[in-house]
Amino acid sequence: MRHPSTAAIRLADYRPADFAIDSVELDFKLHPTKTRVTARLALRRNPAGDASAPLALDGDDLTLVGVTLDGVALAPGDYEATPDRLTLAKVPDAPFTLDIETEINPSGNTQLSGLYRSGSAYCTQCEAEGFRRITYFLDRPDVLSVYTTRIEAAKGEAPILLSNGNPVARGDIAGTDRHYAIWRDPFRKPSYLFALVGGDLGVLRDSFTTMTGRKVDLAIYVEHGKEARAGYAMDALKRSMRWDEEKFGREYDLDVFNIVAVSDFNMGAMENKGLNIFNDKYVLASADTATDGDYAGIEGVIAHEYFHNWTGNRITCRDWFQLCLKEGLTVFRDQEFSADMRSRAVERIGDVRGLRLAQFPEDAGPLAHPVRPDVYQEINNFYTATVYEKGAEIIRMLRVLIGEETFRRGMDLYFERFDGTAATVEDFLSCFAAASGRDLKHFALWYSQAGTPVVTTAGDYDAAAKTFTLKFQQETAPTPGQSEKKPVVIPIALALFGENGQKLDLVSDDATPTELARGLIELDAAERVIKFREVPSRPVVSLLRGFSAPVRLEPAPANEDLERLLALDDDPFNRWQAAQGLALRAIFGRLETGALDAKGLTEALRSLLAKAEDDPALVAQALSLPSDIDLAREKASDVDPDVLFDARMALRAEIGRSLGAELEAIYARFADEGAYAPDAASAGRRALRNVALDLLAAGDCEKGRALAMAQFEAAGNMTDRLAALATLALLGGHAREEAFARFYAQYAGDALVIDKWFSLQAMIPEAATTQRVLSLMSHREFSLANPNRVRALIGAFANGNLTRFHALDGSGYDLLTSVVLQVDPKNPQLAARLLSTLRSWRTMESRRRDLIEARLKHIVAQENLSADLRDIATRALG
Ligand code: B3K
Ligand code: ZN
Repeated sequence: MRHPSTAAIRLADYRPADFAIDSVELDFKLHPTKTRVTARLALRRNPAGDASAPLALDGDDLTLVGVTLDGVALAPGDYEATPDRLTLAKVPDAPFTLDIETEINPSGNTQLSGLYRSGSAYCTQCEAEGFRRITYFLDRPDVLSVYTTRIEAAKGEAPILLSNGNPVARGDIAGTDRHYAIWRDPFRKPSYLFALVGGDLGVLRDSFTTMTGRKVDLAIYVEHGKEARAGYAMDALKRSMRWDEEKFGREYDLDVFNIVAVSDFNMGAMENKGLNIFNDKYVLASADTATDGDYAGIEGVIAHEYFHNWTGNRITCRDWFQLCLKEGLTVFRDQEFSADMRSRAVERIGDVRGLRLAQFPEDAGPLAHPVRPDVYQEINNFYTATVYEKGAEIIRMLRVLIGEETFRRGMDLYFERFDGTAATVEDFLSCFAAASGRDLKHFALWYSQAGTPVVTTAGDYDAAAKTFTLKFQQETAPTPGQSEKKPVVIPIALALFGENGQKLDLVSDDATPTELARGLIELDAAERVIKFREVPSRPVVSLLRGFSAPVRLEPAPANEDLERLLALDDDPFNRWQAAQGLALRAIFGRLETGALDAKGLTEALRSLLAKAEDDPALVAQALSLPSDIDLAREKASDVDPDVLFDARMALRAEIGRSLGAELEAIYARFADEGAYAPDAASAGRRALRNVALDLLAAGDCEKGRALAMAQFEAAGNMTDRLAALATLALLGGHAREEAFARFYAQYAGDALVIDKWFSLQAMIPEAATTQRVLSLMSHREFSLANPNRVRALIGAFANGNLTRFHALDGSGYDLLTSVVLQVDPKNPQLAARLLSTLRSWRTMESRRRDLIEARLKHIVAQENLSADLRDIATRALG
């Protein structure tokens, strides 16, 4: 394992590599514990590098077998080899060839980085720095090479042999039980995009004809017997390929595109050139085993990895500080794809919910960092919501600011100028500056300044003058390492609604004609005041429409304005936002006064329910109340999860009671219509019916239990079955235990489904749950070695069960600490990610804060922590 490095890596220290590697020829002899790897590197000095520098190649946990320079075996005195470095003090000035032989142990690789095994298959994960666990290399994203890969393995163990690029040759090795395959990837790429798979896998095949008429062979490799469950992923892949042609003019470039699903994977998936490797959770789906949410997740991740072929692979990152260059942009692209495939409004609401759940807390706590960080200890800890989701929001703001057509011209320019290179954020922005004629220097502050800006607005209506004055102020709180914050460029989409709900023309001398025509105000200073003229009556203001910038708006409009917005706004996002605002006000009002006033909200929801047919998915979103994590974030300090939970439950019950008749009618009207289809419209109907069930059960336990049990029995798909089980889980009692037992009996052995069973149990908001989670950790289908299992059980407990996780006896924290310390020696990335759950610990009330601080200090005091975990624990303590 890599030892905690002490040196921080800084963006300011970037230097080009001293050597270039034009081509790489790899030869793998696969063996469970003794895989031999030969790498033939065509090296030459990089004119941009230091001409006298030694050749120093990165390694991690490597055993060197031998090294040859231009065909001559080197003597031990000619080089220095350690597990993490191979240094040749003297090398020729002319181009030369280096052959390096290493031996690695895939079966012993529990970090799931480098070459490892998932089940009996061999697979790789090289981003960010896994390739150096395979062979010594300049393992950095700005070293681009053409790769040829030969893989040899026992035929019985690995009949399927895959690598990047196009297949070149395959055959048997005479006189043995072994065979080989050769792959060649003609596109220059960094080492982190290398991939290899060897195994005995089932396959689903299809093909795609590109916009210029080239036929591409598509294949998705899965566990034998699960081929049919890859059908939706294949469909999503073909739709992604077509969409990228139509929306961005991007055509696929190899003869084959392969996807392999594995059960042991640290992240969602990986975009290796021509050979994407996926967590099987994002490939496998059937009506009986996957929910609507799972289908949407598969569609999004398949698209995301495919879109990386252009944004990430053809144009890659100069260094890891530029990670958002590929990730933020690719998330933006996958969000747009999903919006086109599904409901744009519902997609946007889901994306913003996700941003607020994960990124806002990150940006407000000790782990806050800029979208482009300027320093890191361990790069794997920077695959964060900030880099991904806030990174996507920056691209979205850019498009809002310069308009769709100019944005597309900027993208075209980016592909034209930087194809085949390792680029920077500045390179990217220069294309949009050129396309739009705008100076984007100030806008670029979004990349370097951390923290969520707070925009405060105040409106003042002058009835005599018929003017409405709107004052905007922005402020960003200090974040670690950045005490002073500057104003950023914030696009604020807005509309004013008149007395009769009509949208008013925007007239003002304080905004540009373009701003007024587009209804888009640019706030680029600490303060801006706009006096609107010809406003006939006090208007209702719809601000930050479509969530036009990743900021917090304060204060929320008055309840009567929220009620009107919920009824009349033509921006569906802000209609949803109004419902959330009313719910938050009801919950926080109860915290202050002890009394629940939800009348305005319930009446507004009643009118929405009356029109539910128009857009069931949107109504379902409006009925989905803020979660405990939302409430904790809004509370921001002195958080007591028990109190928040009680208030939230009280509101659910109140809505369930006062809208009982309407909800029951919806429940009956939106009943299952037969064969399951995963499309967005059908999913929206199911979502509405299931949120109705949840609220009904909150209002009337007995009725809820009866409906949920009947639904659990009769459900023809996993979405409805799991929703019923979730409702029963909250209601408790014998019915719940029986349902859990039946669910297990039905799906035992189906790991992805059993993960749902683990999660729902971990989220039961009752005192006995902590013990239940501990017992489930000994369940035969649980394993600390598998990231999906750990996330399903421990992740769901820590993120989805705030009252139990934050129990005042510290038992929840002890559970997490113990798991983190058990996982760390085997899989540091997983351990570090689990511990990040505590990122908002300083917002807790003092007793819990003290308990968490003690656990964090206990972790930091351990010897032999991984660099990953030490980095998170240390930064969390701040
Ligand atoms: N690029 C990968 C993430 C790799 C994570 C390495 N620790 C997945 C993605 O964003 O598409
Ligand atoms: Zn990505």
